Parts: sequence; C-alpha cells; structure tokens
Amino acid sequence: MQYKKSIKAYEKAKEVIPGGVDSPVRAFKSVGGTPLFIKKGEGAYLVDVDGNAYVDYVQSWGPLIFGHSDKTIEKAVIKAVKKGLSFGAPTKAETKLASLICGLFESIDKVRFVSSGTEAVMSAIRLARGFTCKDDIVKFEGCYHGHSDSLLVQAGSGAVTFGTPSSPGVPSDLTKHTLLAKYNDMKSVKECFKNSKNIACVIIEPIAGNMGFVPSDAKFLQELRTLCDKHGALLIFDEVMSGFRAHLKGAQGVYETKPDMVTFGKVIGGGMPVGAFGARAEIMDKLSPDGPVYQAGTLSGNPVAMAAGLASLEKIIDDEGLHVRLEAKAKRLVEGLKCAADEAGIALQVGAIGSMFGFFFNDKVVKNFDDALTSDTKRFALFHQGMLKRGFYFACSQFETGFICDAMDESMIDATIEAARVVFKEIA
Ligand code: KE4
Repeated sequence: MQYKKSIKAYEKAKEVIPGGVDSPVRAFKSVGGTPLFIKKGEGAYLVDVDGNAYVDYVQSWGPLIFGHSDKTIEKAVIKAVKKGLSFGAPTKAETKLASLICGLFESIDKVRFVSSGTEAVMSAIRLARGFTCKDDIVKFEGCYHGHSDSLLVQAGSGAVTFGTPSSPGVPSDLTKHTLLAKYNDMKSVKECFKNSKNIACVIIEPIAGNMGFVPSDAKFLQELRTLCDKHGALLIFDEVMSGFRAHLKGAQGVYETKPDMVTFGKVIGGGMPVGAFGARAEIMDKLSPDGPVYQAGTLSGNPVAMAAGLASLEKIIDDEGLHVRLEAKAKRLVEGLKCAADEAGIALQVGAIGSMFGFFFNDKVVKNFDDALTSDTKRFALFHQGMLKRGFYFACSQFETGFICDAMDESMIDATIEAARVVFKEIA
C-alpha cells in the first residue's frame, strides 16, 4: 500500500487545522504513520484518497451499525434534505424519534436532542445538579464522557491516548466538584460519598469503551444503584457508545440495573450529528422552557439528522436478529484473534458484547483503568500498522473499542484473523 495522497493531504491540513485533524484521536499519534484521508465509505469498507480499501472496524467510532452508505439511511436523508436543511423550529421528526427512544426504555419518559455526545452529557450533568441542588459529581477513571470541562478529569479515549487525562484549561475551581472512583470498585465509590454530602450524580459508561473495552460487573452496577438511592444522587448511564451497540436497549438490555438518566449519541444519529439525554418526566421537566435548568442549541433536533437517526433506529428495531448476528461475528473475531495470538505466544485479553469488541495486549484480565494502562501500547501500535497495510482498519489507540457492522460477513472476519496470524508472528 502507498499513502502518497494521504501524506500530502495531511501536510496541507496541518497548515489550517490544529494537528491536521478535527478530533485528536484521528491523528494516529499513538500508533504512528500518517492518518489516512478518506475518499469514501462503502458497506464494510473505507477507501482512502490513495485508493486503498480497508475493512473498517471503527465505523466512525460507532454510529454506522449498518456500515457505510446504507441505502435506507441515505434515502431518508436525501428526502429530508429536499425539504430544507434546518428550521430552528419544532418538527414532527423530533417527536417521532423521541417517542421511539422512550418506547424502548422504561426509565425514560422524555428526551432532549442535542448535536453531540459531549453536549448530551454536559446537559445531563447540569440537569442532575439542578434537579438535586447539589454540585459534586462522581466519574470513573478511564471513562470518557466527551470534552466538557467537568468531565475532562482522568478521562479515557483521546485524553489518555495522549497522556493528558486531565486537560489544561480546566479551572481547578471546576474540577474540585468532580470526584474520581475506580471502575468495578465499590470501595472507591463509597469513599466519594464519605468525602462529600453534595453529590448530584454518579456517571458511568456501563460498558466502558474508552479505556479499551471493559464491561462493568453486574453486581457493581447494582450496588451503584443502591448507593445512589441511599444518598439521593442520580445514576447516569452514559450510553453514547454502548447504546444500540451492545443490545437494542444498550447496557440496559444486558444488565438488570436501571439508571435515572441516560445519554445517547452515535447510532441515534445514523452518522449525522445527534446526541440525546433522557430520564423520567420529574427530572426532564426541570429543563427550560418549563423548568429553570437552561439548555439550548441552534441545530438541536435538526430535521436531516433526525431523518438519519429515525431511519437507523427503525431499521434496528425492525431487525430482531441484528444484535445476535453482530455478537456472533464479534465473538468469532475476538476468539480468532485470541487463538492467533496464543499461537504466536502473545498475551491478548479479548472481549465482546453485542457489536462492541476489544482486546488488550496484556497478560491479565483488565477490570479498570489501572489495569488497562499496563497494556503493551507499543505492541498495539505494531499490530495496528501491520493490519492497516493488509487492509484492516482498527481503532488507532489501545484505549478504544472496535465495532462490527451488519455489512460485514464471515469471510471478512476470517480474512482479518488470517492477517492477524501473520502480524502476531511478526511482532512476537
Ligand atoms: P461526542 O461528543 O464525541 O459525540 O461524544 C462524546 C462521548 C461521550 N460518551 C462516550 C461514552 C463516548 O464514547 C463519547 C465519544 N467517543 C469517542 C470515541 N471513543 C469519540 C471519538 C473522538 O473523540 O474522536
């Protein structure tokens, strides 16, 4: 493979865009090489500006559960575009998508749409603080909830990829209200509640995807629920990534525990900019214009984005076997990778739930951020490079998650495993 046009495009981009990218993790900094500039996506494939094709296990970091250029979603978007791009006024499409989401989750009576996962979480935190009249929040080391100030503390994803889990520019006056706990560790959460009587909410990725793929223990989630009830704090499930990816009902379809509030993104926009947060009416009615908690957005509920989200969600809901099919492919992939790594004598931890999967170059099971950080990121980088040049596009960081889309078939999965068998031997 040659990357001449990507290299040229990257140099040009760096002249006018910081780091040449609009989101840091895309810069390939932790895996080396030039970020690929993409010409198009087709089904399970990405094609870069040099004409190289790749089986895409990133799928825009989660949104594209049906793969690229899905005809159903494309048709819905084109139909919406012909009626106008944006009105700044309510449309029935917003009500339809909100009703679809509320119908799936018993813990959600109402939903507010925004334009990104960051905006959904930022708004949910403000609402939790407004509803409880408390200021402190608990988050978990390694969980990433977007880049709003209060949450850029020991965050995962791009923040940890660049070793800046807590970012400059965030005043300590703000982060002093963010208490940190360890994922899957109740003792550390109880410590937070001992240190503060002012906790508005606990926010968690119930299936963490931003320290690498780390599912929570069911018992841990249930104990979180009990502790939040005891102290009058809201439990927020950040399902921006796991929503509709782990299961039709996200983590709530995998675990018994019910949250007070849920944040969504990615899949609910079908590839267009959509975020959302939802809860029971008692909480959501605190939001302006009926309630005092202010939250707003020019393009919130944008009709074109709503059309893409509706088409995506309706297709998911109508396809009862979708998540079973995707999980079977995810498990086929990770079990194949594990077997290939074992043959090469490489320690690999693997996992998959629904269409989400992950693996760590690590000889121990990863249960939290500290464990994840002991992974061999140099070997991950060599794996990433080796797979890329063989036409397989994995997330460009050990601290991310991979995705299976419905456009992938078993032959692609098996070809990925065969390529990995060669790469593992090379990097052993
Ligand atoms: P966005 O603002 O990027 O739409 O959503 C933020 C967010 C919130 N919560 C969770 C659980 C998330 O995974 C994300 C965003 N995920 C990353 C991928 N790990 C987005 C990729 C990027 O930052 O470029």
